[in-house]
Amino acid sequence: MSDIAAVGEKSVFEPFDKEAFKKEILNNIKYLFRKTPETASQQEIFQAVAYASKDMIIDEWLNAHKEYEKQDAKTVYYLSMEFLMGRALGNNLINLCCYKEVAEVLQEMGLDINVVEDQEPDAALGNGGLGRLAACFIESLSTLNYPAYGCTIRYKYGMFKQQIVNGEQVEIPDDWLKNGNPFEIKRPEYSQEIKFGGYVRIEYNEKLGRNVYVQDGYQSVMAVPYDLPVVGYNNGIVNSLRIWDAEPLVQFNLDSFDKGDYQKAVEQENLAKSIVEVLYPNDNHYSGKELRLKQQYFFVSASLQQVIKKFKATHDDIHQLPDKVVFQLNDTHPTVTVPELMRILIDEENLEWDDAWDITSRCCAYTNHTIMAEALEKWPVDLFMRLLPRVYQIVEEINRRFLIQVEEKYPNQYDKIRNMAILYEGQVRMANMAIIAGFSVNGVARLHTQILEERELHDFYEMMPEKFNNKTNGITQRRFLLHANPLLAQWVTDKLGTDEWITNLPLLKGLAPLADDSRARKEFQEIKYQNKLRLAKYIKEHNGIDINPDSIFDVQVKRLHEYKRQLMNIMHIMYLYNQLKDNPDMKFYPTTFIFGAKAAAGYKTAKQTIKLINAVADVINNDPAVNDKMKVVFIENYCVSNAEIIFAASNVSEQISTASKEASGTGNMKFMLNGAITLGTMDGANVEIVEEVGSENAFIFGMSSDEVMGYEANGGYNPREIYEQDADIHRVMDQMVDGTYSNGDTETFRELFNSLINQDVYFILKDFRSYAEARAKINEAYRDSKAWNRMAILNTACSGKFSSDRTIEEYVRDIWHLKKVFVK
Ligand code: T68
Repeated sequence: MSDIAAVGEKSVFEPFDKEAFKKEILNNIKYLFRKTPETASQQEIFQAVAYASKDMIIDEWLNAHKEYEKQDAKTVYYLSMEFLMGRALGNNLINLCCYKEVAEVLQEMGLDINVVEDQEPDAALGNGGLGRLAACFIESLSTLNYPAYGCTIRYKYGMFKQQIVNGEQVEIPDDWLKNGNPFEIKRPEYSQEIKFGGYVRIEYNEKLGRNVYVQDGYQSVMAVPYDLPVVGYNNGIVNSLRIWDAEPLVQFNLDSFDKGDYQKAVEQENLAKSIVEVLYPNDNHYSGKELRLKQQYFFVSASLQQVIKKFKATHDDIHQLPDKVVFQLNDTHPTVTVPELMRILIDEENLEWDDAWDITSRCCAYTNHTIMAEALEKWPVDLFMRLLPRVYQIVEEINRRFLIQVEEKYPNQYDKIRNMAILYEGQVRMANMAIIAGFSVNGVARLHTQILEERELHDFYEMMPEKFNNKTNGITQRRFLLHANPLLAQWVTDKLGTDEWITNLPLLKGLAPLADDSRARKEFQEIKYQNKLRLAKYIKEHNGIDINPDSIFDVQVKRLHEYKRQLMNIMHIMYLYNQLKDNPDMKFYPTTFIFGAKAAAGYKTAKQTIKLINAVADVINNDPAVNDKMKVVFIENYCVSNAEIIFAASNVSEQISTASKEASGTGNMKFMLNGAITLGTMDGANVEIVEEVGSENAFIFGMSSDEVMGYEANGGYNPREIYEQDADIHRVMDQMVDGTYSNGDTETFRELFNSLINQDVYFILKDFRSYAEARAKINEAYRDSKAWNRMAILNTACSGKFSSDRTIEEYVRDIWHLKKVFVK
């Protein structure tokens, strides 16, 4: 089977002209680089192909926006500090329906499309799940014909690249723009001034006949947008991801020296540079840094100012704004949208408070992505006030008015105020502001939303139940099946007799009967095997480790966080290793344990866990006594582009978070789509995965979220008891501090040991036995290849619900109320 067969049936639009495309590539090589295909570097060839494909996009991009304007269509602005887009070239070609043809053109030129794609740096403007979700959403919005903008920051440095040196993570800056970005277009005409600091002056305005608020003594920067195309699948729709760069207002020139503006110019230059310098690399963690708040206000204010100007260019009455515009706040990070919109409406559009509030609250909706306490954004009032003096006044007024309502509804119930106030104990609580101001609050999986309603946000739910709703996350099958797994994609198309699943994922259900067809199972198994070879090759090239493609590929790839329990996984591997050493003849199906994870640079425990995984890998992989049975691989620099290779090759999907902690998870869905079996807890969207595929086709273990929250309410449990009573656990724990995995040093992993024995906040010891049992069952189940492949096919067949197309249709139906726009 050809690697490229599955993708790129002819477009319903213009037929693809191979000769013209080839000519354009050659021209690009010549005119951009003054080279020939023989002398051009791989990077230059990638650029030439990327520019040629951008030319195909431009007309559709223009057309779609012309049609939006003609229809005066309502538009969603998805405001997010993160869009983890990954590479663009392959997916743009797929969605333009010319991937296959371009691959052929390149082949004729002696080039391999995979190699060309590999030259593109990932656009890593995100940490993990939250950022990747935004990327899937914006792609689905285009594919489903909805007018949308993604708005974020053009970080100079995206998510750091990870190297493992002596078993430890080293962060390398991600200079993703160093060769330029062929897909972006600078739009200086839409630049906006953003003001920080200074003070607020009240001034009587004769014309208005009232006082107005004026910010003075501020520092400012110019926000300058670049647009990236987001191509819909085969529908002629191209939306924009608008990424804001910062530039100084005052340029260094001789004039400014003369005017004595030198100091100001330097300050502006520094401010502009610092704001967009780097993405904060924290996942599920609030850092409280002033620069982060600057980033938030910077891209929010720029986006809002632009939206209002655009609206006013074709509308007279600002009261109509909610009919044309909706802002979706991706977590609390862009919540300053609320007071900034109020500021614009009151100070610049001269509306009264009540009018402005009505408009603002009908324009804003909020998505919650976590209940982890350490992720909640609470800005110190003094910092907030200093940086955003006028915005802060508005926050105070929102808070004051809200507390009056609370007092009316719940007289003398101080706990309600304590829980729901925006301003409390010297902090600005962003989630409370988003909930109070917006018209919608959604969680990202059914269980998560339920926990929000019943526990974390219960007071809000009681007071305003109509705002709450669930939107279970999803992923785009265009990237995570069609592009990532061309062999399986082709098989699915062949078996279903149609490629309509590309835009209608529930059609995969039609594969279910094939689970009982022995030939289909063999084919499915063979495809998985080919994908395992592809991953084995990647690992050999990048890690220098040989792995056995006939072994079970048991995979945990995601950000490193204690609640995700990579530590439990590696401890179980230590336990298995002990067992295999003690009983060399033990029944055990060979397994390759694969990890991939970045740790936030300042997250000590996470970094130690990475070190432990690599230390255990080092010992096990160099022990010939077990090497035909097990290997452990830590894949360096887990990112969107290698994720695509990893999901396609996996047999077992490790989704083992402490129940109640993972809001949804989306990796779980990508594994399922690619036919991996879930080994997981009843957490996040795992619950719905099991509901779709049946509990007999997944391996579920561990405490329920109710049990976990029950223990938490009583101050936890006593892990030392387990340590004392369970000899296997005892041994594994001791091996962390007796030098077994640290060349005799007893302190290297001491903190991990201590955290487990003293508290074990994430119930690792408590769930260990149940995890071990589930893993033993999985190891046994893999022997029966008939039953295994049956399960695997059913997982793919039942993954239809988890398309981000479904999620987006739900957002549109319940929250955004957009209309589809079609282009000729
Ligand atoms: C993730 N959150 C959830 N946060 O953990 C995951 N946080 O369960 C869910 O599937 C996903 O969101 C999509 O809904 C994150 O990824 C962050 O990355 C983050 C970044 C900055 C600050 C706080």
